[in-house]
Amino acid sequence: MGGSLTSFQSLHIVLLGLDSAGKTTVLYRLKLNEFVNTVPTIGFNSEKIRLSSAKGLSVHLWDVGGQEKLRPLWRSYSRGADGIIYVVDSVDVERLEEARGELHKMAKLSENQGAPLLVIANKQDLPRSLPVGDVTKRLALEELGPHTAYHVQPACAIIGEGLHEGLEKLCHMIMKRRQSTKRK
Ligand SMILES: Nc1nc2c(ncn2[C@@H]2O[C@H](COP(=O)(O)OP(=O)(O)OP(=O)(O)O)[C@@H](O)[C@H]2O)c(=O)[nH]1
Ligand SMILES: [Mg+2]
Repeated sequence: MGGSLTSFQSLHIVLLGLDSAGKTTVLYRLKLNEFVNTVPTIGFNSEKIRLSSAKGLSVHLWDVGGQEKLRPLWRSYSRGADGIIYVVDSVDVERLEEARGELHKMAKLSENQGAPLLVIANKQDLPRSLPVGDVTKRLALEELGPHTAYHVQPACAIIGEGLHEGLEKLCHMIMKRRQSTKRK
């Protein structure tokens, strides 16, 4: 596959994050453009989505369960992914440290090194949600190193706010990375 994303390419993007962060809500909001009442994911969900902004480009999203016993599965779903979406619950401050640990563990895997990262600071509709700046600090994103491009997007998955914007930023980072690896 070439470095340009002009025609009929499909990007492999994985949705990860702790249980109840809102991954499945994000997935179906993007796919169906409506709110879907979810149950905890045991295993995974997968949907293909066409991007309206970039002709011929579609993304294949893999949403994997976030419960502790399911997290060992993250590795096989993220292997070879073009990009990673990491969803965090911006209200669940007590578990942000756990979220940071899981994120860094996954980003350090050799097969994921350098895969662009979109962090969705979800549930911004709730009154005590942490602002994106605080989420960025608590996840220690700058420690991921210079080879991992990332963007932190404030969002509310139940109404869909911020999701398309975030996904577009992620696709843009993926394109840039492909172009630079092609040059090398
Ligand atoms: N207030 C609010 N609630 C949300 C938002 N996004 C998701 N939720 C709720 O959070 C709960 C968990 O959402 P899920 O999408 O099932 O979470 P998940 O990350 O897929 O969880 P697992 O499948 O267990 O890993 C549900 O009750 C959602 O309706 C949001 O932006 N705001
Ligand atoms: Mg789920």
